Amino acid sequence: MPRSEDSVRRVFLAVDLDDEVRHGLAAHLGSWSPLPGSSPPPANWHLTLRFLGKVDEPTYETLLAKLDEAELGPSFSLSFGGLGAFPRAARATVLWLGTDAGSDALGGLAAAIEGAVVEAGFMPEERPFHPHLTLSRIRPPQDVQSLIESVPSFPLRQAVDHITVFESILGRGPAAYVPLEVFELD
Ligand code: 3AM
Repeated sequence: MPRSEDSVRRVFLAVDLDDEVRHGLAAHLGSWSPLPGSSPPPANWHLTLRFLGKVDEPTYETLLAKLDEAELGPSFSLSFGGLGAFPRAARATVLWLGTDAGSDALGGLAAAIEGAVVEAGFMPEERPFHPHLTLSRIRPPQDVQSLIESVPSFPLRQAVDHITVFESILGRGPAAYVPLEVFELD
């Protein structure tokens, strides 16, 4: 018998990074490290497409079925841009790496996923999709304007040919993100 907590997972859907991009980005940011705030380890870097939160087993199975049926569209290449911040650079709580070419395709992918997620019974996401790769979380907020201006665009591209369903396991220290399932694009 599974323990009751085994049947509820904290889940999100994301574009994972190739090792080349992950290591390249770590090297690219090297001169600016440590970044302000608390940075996830490079192994945790990803582009979130949809955060789902706690999902019970039957809903999880429905979600997988809906993602399997979904038209996720063609694979594409994603380029990155410079750094940015939420909610704004002068009072940043999240420092992120932005995307450039391929952002529209990534938005289309997020929209296709949203359709499957809603069909699986989740409430629609109310916030607009803003592609970003979180580099650090900053508490209390800091002014990161000069940092953002000093880091050049990251030149590598990420091939987006699948999405990954991750389980987020919270505990002491950084969250553990465990890939559970992969859905291929065309
Ligand atoms: O891609 P990032 O790192 O911005 O912030 C969390 C992370 O996104 C986000 O889901 C991703 C994997 O944990 N997240 C966590 N809790 C959330 C919530 N309650 C959330 N997004 C929306 N609502």
